[in-house]
Amino acid sequence: MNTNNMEFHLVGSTTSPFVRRLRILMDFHQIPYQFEAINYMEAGGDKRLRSLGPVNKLPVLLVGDQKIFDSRIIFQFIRKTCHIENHFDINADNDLTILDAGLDSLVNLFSWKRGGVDFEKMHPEHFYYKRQVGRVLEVTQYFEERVQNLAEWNYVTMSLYAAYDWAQIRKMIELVPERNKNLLEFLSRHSVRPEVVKTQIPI
Ligand SMILES: N[C@@H](CCC(=O)N[C@@H](CS)C(=O)NCC(=O)O)C(=O)O
Repeated sequence: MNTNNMEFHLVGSTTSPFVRRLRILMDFHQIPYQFEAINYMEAGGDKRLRSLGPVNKLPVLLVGDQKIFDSRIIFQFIRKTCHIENHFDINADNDLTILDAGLDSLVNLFSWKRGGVDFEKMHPEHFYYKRQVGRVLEVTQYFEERVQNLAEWNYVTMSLYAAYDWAQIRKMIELVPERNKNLLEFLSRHSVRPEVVKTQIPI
């Protein structure tokens, strides 16, 4: 791979939580990058994304002539090349896996909804819907307890912030003080960080 000049070019969108976590990471560590925001729901954005490879998902990182797919692999690449997050251990990896399982379910339900299929209203007993919602509830409960131990501002907490901020803005989840006190406190505490403010989802 030719990453000689090591200029990072991030192809993403201003709304995707998978993209935002990487923007927060790079802004926080003052890693320079170009940001190309596309909308894959529009013809031009769809064409651009498909031109990058068969996965057709955001984000994609371009470094020299190398394309890197998937936020997690992009994170690993940035972490290695920019020497950050040295104490990222197996528990952090598990947290990311758990978070992404819930987020994938939410993003899929969001896509269905935007395409006119509101499972909650139309098929509340559907096997697929119940699996996704069940997972989201379990994952949210897991982080409600876990977040107390996540004091550091690192890739896991950045990803957690981006996921739940997106889910609330898109009305895919409603966090309430009776059940989600710790998560709400976590979101409020980090909402003032410059890299969080800079990457706010435009409403
Ligand atoms: N595992 C991927 C998930 C990325 C993902 O789901 N991105 C969404 C945007 S939030 C996407 O591009 N969806 C397009 C589609 O599903 O067609 C990652 O971590 O990068």
